[in-house]
Order: sequence, then structure tokens, then C-alpha cells
Amino acid sequence: MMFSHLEPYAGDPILSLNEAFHGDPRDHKVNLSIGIYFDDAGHIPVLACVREAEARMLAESGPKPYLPMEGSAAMRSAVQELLFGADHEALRSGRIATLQTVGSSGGLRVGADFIKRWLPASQVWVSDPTWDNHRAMFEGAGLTVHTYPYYDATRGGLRFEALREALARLPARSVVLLHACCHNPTGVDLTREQWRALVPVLRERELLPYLDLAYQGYGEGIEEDAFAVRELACAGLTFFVANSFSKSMSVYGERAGALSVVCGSAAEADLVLGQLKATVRRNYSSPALHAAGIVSRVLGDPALRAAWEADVAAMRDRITSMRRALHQALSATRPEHDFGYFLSQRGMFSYTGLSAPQVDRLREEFAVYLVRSGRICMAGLNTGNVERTAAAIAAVV
Ligand code: KET
Repeated sequence: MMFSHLEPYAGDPILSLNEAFHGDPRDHKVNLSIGIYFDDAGHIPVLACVREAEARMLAESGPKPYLPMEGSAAMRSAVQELLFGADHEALRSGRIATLQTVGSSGGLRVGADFIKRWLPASQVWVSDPTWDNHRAMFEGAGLTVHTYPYYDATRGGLRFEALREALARLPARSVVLLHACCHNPTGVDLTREQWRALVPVLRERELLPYLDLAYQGYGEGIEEDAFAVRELACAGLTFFVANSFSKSMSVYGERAGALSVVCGSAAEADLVLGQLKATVRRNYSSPALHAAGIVSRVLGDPALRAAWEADVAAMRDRITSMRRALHQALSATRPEHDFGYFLSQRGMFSYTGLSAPQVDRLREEFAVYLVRSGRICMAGLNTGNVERTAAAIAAVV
């Protein structure tokens, strides 16, 4: 037999858990595992602006050619304006190479392959902890991955000085993966002052920042959450940014994302774009037409854009109200515990400090699913399950 020597797949800590949730027959089950926004009824919303964009696409009923390797021109320029602002010097001078990718995961991986090919001596540093798939994707591209200090478990905050000192010791051209907002899994972000303080280190050490912007709009706002991207661009740094529409437009399965590389000049950006196209061709050839149609219409049509911004604000506000509700319920039942982190952490996730055995108990006894690292997706809470979830957590802490 050809494949009998294969190791059985241990499963993915997030995706396989989500599959297990769907297979659980218990009616009262609560899905706080995967980073997906659910509405108060527990459904993945289809935003009205996305429905309208799709209705227009259907009415136009055009042919379905392959997109170019770099994706749709309309989507690429809409992404640049969204991330950098229409008037940004880097955009006007043509020194940003942007590709539409297969989700931001596709972008992250294409960027990793590009780095392996063109900066083969570079190694990668990710935050401790980070999204599990970061390490898997960069290692999968053949790069060596290390961690830099990030989360302070005792205070539930950021180890900023340790982070800065660690980066200040890295070899030139090291790749530093940074979450632009709504850090996954901790919900702890750099403040604006901290981003500003990091820029000179990145510049002086000639590091190559790689921003992951998967939760734009879930922190403070769509514009506000692009702060790190714009700050690095204004400082004249060369860097990567992979951004996603999965969460912000609630279009997970459409695989809508992009990769942008801010370069030193327009000529350099042309070279980079060319080699990124070659990388795409070798991987998946070209990205998805439907995703491009949705994103370019929602971002490009003023009415759809305004509706989208309102929807993102509503999703963000609902998560904040769930943070308050969970905090209140837990503080009432277990006043000796400090649950303040539910209020201070931002975005979809909270890092609870629950141990793997506590997480297992929550799943087995209470049908409450969270990732074994203790990460909770707050967007899975709703007015119908938050009290029950709080009672379950109170029972295991
Ligand atoms: N980056 C981060 C930080 C991230 O959390 C996700 C998805 C992605 C990129 C990928 O997004 P996309 O554009 O859809 O390829 N995170 C959630 C789902 C997953 O693990 O794939 C999660 O952490 O639950």
C-alpha cells in the first residue's frame, strides 16, 4: 500500500474543534471556538451590502474568466485605499504592490514563499502566543520561526519593553509578524504610542515587519484599526500587510483577502509584484472572481460602503456588550476573581487563562467549546447563552 506509512492527522486546534462542535448533538451547545462573528440569534450574518453586491453581480450576469494572477484591479485599488487612505504618499507614488489573494491566509503564505525565495537568510519572529497557523504557514514555506515576548499572563497585558528589547537584538532583515489590531488569541494590542515607539527599532535594525490585519473594524473602527499600517507606511518602512474581509464583511467561505508590500520605490514595487505573481501562479494560479466582485462593489459604491461601515460598527458594539454581560455575570458569581480582562481586551477574542483541563471540562460537561489555549471567541456569545456560559465558567475556575 502506497500510503500506509502516513502519520494520522492530529487535527487543527481551531478548525477541527469547530467541526467537533457541529457534530455535538446537545441542543444547548455554545460555540466560542472559531473566530467567526455570530449575530444575537447565533447565525453568521449575511450583510445587506454583500447581498446587494451579489444581486448586482447576478443581474449583470457576465462571463466568468480567470482573474489575472494578481487578482481584480478594482479590488486591488480599493484595498489600497482602505488600508492606506486614498491620499497616502506611498499609494500615490506607486510603491505598494497589492495582490488579491485566497483569503488573507493565501496572502500570508504567498508572502512567506516570496520571502523564502528572495530573502532566504531571513528568519521569522511571531508573538508569544500567536494564531497557531502563523507558525504552520511560515514553517510550511521552509522558514525558521521563533517567538518574541508579547503577553504578560500575570497582568493580562503586554510585555512591551521585553518585546522592544527582543526586536532590538534581531539580525537585519528578520521578519517580524505583528497583529495590526485585535491580537489573536490575546485581545491585547499595542497602543498608538507603543507603535510609534516600535518604528525606530524596526527601522534601525532593518527589520521586515509583516502585519496581519484580519479583524479590521472589530477594534476601534475601520479607519482606526488601520493605524499601524499607516504609521509604518508614513515612517517609510518596507513591510508586508495581509488583510482579510472574512470577518469584516462576514464572507468567510468566499476567501476574500489581499497582500500588500510597501516598497522603497515604484520600480521596486514592480519587481515585487512580478515575483508575487510568479509565486501565485505556482500555488493556485489566480484568486476568486466572486470575492473580488463583492469587495470591489462594497468598497467602491458609496451607499454600500456606508451600509458596510454601519454593519461593522454594530458587530463591534454587540461584542462589546457581550464582554460586559459576561464580565458582570462572572463577577457576581465569583467576586474573588478579577475578570477585568474581558473588558480591557479588544476584538473577537479574550484570553481567559483557563487551563486545558478546564477547557475540556467546559466542553464535556457544559457543551461550551473554546480553544484549548483558553481563547474565547466573544462573538459566539449572545443574550440567550451568555448567562449559561458564565455559569459554566464559574463552575470550573
Ligand atoms: N490571520 C489571523 C490573525 C486570523 O485569526 C485568521 C483567522 C486569519 C488570518 C485567516 O483569515 P482568512 O482571511 O479567512 O484566511 N482566524 C480564525 C479562523 C481560522 O483559524 O482559520 C480563528 O483564529 O479562529
